[in-house]
Amino acid sequence: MPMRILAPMLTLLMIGAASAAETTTPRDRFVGRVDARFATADVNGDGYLTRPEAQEGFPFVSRHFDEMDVDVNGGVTKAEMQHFARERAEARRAPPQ
Ligand SMILES: [Ca+2]
Ligand SMILES: [Ca+2]
Repeated sequence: MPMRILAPMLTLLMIGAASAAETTTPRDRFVGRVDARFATADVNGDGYLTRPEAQEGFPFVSRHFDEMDVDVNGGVTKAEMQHFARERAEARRAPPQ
């Protein structure tokens, strides 16, 4: 087999092996980082980020606090964050006409 065909094939094989060994997707890693960040920022561990907790440990939540806190109870849960992230992703996919 000519080398110019073999070399790309070997590269593909190596990429295949590397991604097979990698069990987490980029999305998993992103979710993991957000989880870790949330846990660190949630100083009292009650599952809510209050405004001061967000300001201190999770600036992104702090910036969007009022949008995320849909039930307006003064704390942002991970579910509220996920809801916010989903809405933003959907808005990007289908921009308003
Ligand atoms: Ca808290
Ligand atoms: Ca809330």
